[in-house]
Amino acid sequence: MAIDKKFIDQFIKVSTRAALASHYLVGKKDKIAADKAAVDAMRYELNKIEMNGQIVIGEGELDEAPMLYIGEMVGTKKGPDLDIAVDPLEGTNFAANNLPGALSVIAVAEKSNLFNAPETYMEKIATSKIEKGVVDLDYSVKKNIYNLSEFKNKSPDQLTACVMDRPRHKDIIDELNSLNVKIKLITDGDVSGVLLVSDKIYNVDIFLGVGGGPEGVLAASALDSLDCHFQGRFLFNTDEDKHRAKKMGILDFKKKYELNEIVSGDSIFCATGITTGDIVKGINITQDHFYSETYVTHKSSGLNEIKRINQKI
Ligand code: VTB
Repeated sequence: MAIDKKFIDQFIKVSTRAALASHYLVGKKDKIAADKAAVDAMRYELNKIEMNGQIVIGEGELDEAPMLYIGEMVGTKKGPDLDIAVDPLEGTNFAANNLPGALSVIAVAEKSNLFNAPETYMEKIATSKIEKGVVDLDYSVKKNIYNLSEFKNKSPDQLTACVMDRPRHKDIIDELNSLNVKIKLITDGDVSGVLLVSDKIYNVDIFLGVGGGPEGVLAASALDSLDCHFQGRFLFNTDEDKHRAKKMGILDFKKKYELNEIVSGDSIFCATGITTGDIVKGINITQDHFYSETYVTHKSSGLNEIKRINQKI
């Protein structure tokens, strides 16, 4: 069963209103306030939609997040059963410091088709569509780069890899440097970083490294509609991580997840810019109007576009 097209605009409104609410706090050096504004607006909009929605990825578990917590039911409770993943403010540092790339993100799938991701790190790899076995999370950086270089018929120095700037990525970055691969180093925001592999216009051939698990699932939802390659492995470093994972039904802590084990069936993905970034422009307010851009995909209808809205506030 597909998710009805009528929901596309409704979910665009959800991320747009969250982005707008958060926009007022851009540059105020207050990550918590900017996040809270996005969360409140997102929840308010979600509850207007005729659906039986359940948050599978949100602000955390009930004990740590009063709103949009994992398991929370949203919507009018009439309508289809949907799984919902949200990151109302992806890139809290970006918003707090008025830097490029803050987004409000939501992904929706049919019930039980979206991975219920624990709040841990995830090792990720993403490329545009490749043949099976060209790039794999289990290969070394060198093997992946050589294989991709052959597959794309580009020498390694013509390839660009997107990596988050973190000390934990020193080995990956050193290896990429020794192979002469160009690096796009991002400071935060790996939902957007992963999405950059989806279109030639962004000039990123591969995404590598460890980021948030929930962010991995969100990015994977868009990549699934875009027919790209993604694999992820959750990292359970502490006993508490393992305990939470077990509660969510994860038994194999080292499992490598293929894209369709993370998201399957139909899906809608919306990412609205709060501050201007690589993919979408941020909110712009003039008098009583606002302008917004939302990157949206809908798998079953093949939709993949930037929706621009110019509306009264
Ligand atoms: C990423 C990124 C986020 O957290 O997943 C990252 O997408 C992972 O955590 O924007 P660390 O910062 O601990 O590396 C963010 O940077 C912030 O939520």
